[in-house]
Order: sequence, then structure tokens, then C-alpha cells
Amino acid sequence: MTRHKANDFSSFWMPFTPNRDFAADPRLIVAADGMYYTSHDGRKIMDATAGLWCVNAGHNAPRVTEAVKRQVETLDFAPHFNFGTPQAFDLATRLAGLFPAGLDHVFFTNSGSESVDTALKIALHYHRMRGDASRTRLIGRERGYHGTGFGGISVGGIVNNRKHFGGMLTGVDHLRHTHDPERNAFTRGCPEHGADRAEDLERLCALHDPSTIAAVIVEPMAGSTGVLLPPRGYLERLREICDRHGILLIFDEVITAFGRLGHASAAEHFGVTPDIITTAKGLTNGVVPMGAVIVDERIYASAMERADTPIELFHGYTYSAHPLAVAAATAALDTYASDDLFARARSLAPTWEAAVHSLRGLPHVIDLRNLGLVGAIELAPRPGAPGKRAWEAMTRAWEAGLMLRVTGDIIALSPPFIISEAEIETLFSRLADILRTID
Ligand code: PXG
Repeated sequence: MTRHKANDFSSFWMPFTPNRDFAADPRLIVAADGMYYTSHDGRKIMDATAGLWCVNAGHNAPRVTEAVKRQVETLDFAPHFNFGTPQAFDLATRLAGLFPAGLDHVFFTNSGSESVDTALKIALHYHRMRGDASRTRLIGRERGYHGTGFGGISVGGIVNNRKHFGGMLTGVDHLRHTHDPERNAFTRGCPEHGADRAEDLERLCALHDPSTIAAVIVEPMAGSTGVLLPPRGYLERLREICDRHGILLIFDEVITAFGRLGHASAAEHFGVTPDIITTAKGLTNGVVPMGAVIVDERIYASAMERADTPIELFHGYTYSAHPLAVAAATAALDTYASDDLFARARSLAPTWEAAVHSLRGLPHVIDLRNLGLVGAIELAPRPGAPGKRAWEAMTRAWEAGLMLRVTGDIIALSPPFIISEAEIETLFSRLADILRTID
């Protein structure tokens, strides 16, 4: 006897979704190619968000699809505890070459959340290896998103992601966020005001003493909490203060790595080099789950030289460097390189910026932000119903053939880099129509 019922929407407990409402208005996807999904009712839906900021080369990128097919037939799985695959070493070497000089060693994970936990653990481990075991404090930032592991929610700064889960990491503190619409609304690119917020780190050093602080983790551009761009000079200030006090700087580049800002990394884009970079998402073009943590030479060397056990780092995942993920990542990097997609993102950015800011003056629009191929439209919340207005925009967009992401009353856009100028125009004219019709 089967207990299965078709479309029983309660069996799958959906992530970050109002589960109780979904069945009444399900948005189901059955196929994808290039810039478009196909919905269950056969409609073409433009992907204005590259899935969840991951499908940077567009869906069904031929090299990636082929590589995964080939790989599954050749070597479906191999362990990387005490054994290895040649392709994983090649991929790590290649990744090291893509990130700033000095960031030369790669630890493979399966998601952004795991990359964050891995980076935090490596930071703590580094200080211990150096005999500086009092450095245990981790500093995050308000409105930061670092995934949903206990490490990530502890350094993260989103109240709903934290308040229900008690027992988070202790010894964590937070910088203030940098979002300042009063002074910076409608800025094109990075805002003018707010670099001084980096001085919060000096304040926390004075409060806790730097000798207790292991690492600071920030998203160079905060994506998930509504596209909060770093004020000009802010990241440079953070780097200086970290250097002054021997604190490691971690950039969480789960969203920004692999071309989103027109370069391989935000570190390259901003010209600020952290000690550790966390990645995931675009690493495989979203096709197979994978993350990677890119680590500075000094950190790796301290583990290799000073560990007093044969295993230098007691950390890893069954699926670290999973062959299918390695194949997908290798093919994704091939695609980015041969189609020059980071340069394409860079060259589309001015058109994209003009399109984002063309929405100025439309009903409810209180701020517009852009950087690289990222855009945000912040709407005034409905009195007494925060988030409802943007939610309605998202559901109407789906009906109109457009996939958007919303967080609170902010609409976030992050299309695949293969988007054409004509598609940018279509996207924003559909969006403008929607903004004109919601109340
Ligand atoms: N760090 C950052 C900066 C992220 O953006 C994670 C870590 C966690 O990655 P995983 O792979 O564990 O989910 C993320 C994830 C959105 C959205 O709508 C953003 C993310 C995930 C889902 C939705 O902005 N970012």
C-alpha cells in the first residue's frame, strides 16, 4: 500500500518559505534553459535572480551539463579522506589562481553555510597553531547573512534567523550594518557615506581587547539582506584595523565570487584582500552543491608546520570534493573563461545601472541600489504590513513571467550574466508595470 499522494504539499518542509500558504498558490518549476524557466503550466519565466544567485552562466550551460553526465558514468563517488582524485587537485589549483595572490589553498565544502563554518573553524585553529589560543572571539555584522549553520547564524545579524535557536556560539559580537538610506538613497554604485562605520571594529577592540579577537567576517556586498553596498573606503578601513590588531579578515563571497561584480571575486573588485574567502553557489553554476574556502598561505603553512598530529585539521565532509561537484565546477570555470562572462557582467553593468535607476519616481520606490549585475529596489512598507508590498510584487511578477527575490520590502535582482540588453529592457519594463499596479 502506498502512502504517497501526488502534490501533498505538506511532506516537503520547504526552506525559508511560508509553507502554509504555498499549497494555495504553488509556484512549480519543471525545466530551465538559458535565461528562462518553464513553469508547471507551461509558461516561460525569465530568471532575474540566477536561481538563488548561483546560475551565473545561465541554465543548462552545455559544458556543465555534459561534464556532469560524463563524470557520473566514469566515477560517481570517491572519498577524499586519505584518498584523492586528480581532478580535485586540479580544481583547487585553478581556484587558487582565480583569487588574489596569497590566497592559495582551498578547502572544499558542499554549501555556503558549510564554507562559513569551515572558515570560522580555520580562523580559530590558526590562532591556536600560533600559540595564540586566547583569540576565540568572532565578529560579524548586523544584517549579515552567513547561512544557517550555528556558526553562520551566530556571526550573522538577522534576528529571525537567530531568535528561535538559543545556544549559539558564545563570544561573538557584531559591527553595526552600513545601510544608511537617509544619506545614501539612490546612489549609483557604492555609497559615499558610512566608511566610518568600520571604526566599530576599533570600538570592539577597545571593549574586548584585540588579543581575544580571532576574526571578522563580512559580506563585502551584503546580498541576502537586501543588497547593502559597502560605503566607499569601508572595506579598506576594516582591512587596516584587522592588520593593526592581528585579526583575520574573512570575506563571505558566497554571492559575490565568480563574476557577480564583474570580477572573479569582490576582493579583486574592491582591491581589498582578506585572509579567507568563502564561496559556493556560482562555483558550479549552481548545478551540483559545492562550496570552497580559499585560505591565505600563512594560515595553511601554520597548520602544516605546527600541527602535532598527522591530520592537521580535524574537519571535513563526506562530500568534500565530490566528483560530480568537481566536474561541474571545472566546467563552470571553463564556461566563465571561454565565454568571458565576468567581462560580460562588467560591460553590462552600466546598462544595468541605468535600467535599475530608471525606476526612480515609480510608486513606493524609496531607494535603488546597484553594483555589477546586482540591483535592489527598496519599497516603502505598507503601514502595519511590512514585507507585503514586495511579496505582492514577487507573486505578480511570477504571473507576468518573471522570477524575483524579495527580502522584507526589498526586491533583489541578480540575473545570469548571459542576459541580453533587450532582456534587461523587458525585465525592467515588466517590473515597472508591476510597481505601477500594486498599492
Ligand atoms: N553566505 C552568504 C553571503 C550567502 O549569501 C550563504 C552564506 C549560505 O549558503 P548556503 O549554500 O548554505 O545556502 C549565503 C546564501 C537570497 C538568498 O534570497 C541568499 C542565499 C541563500 C538563499 C537565498 O538572497 N545566500
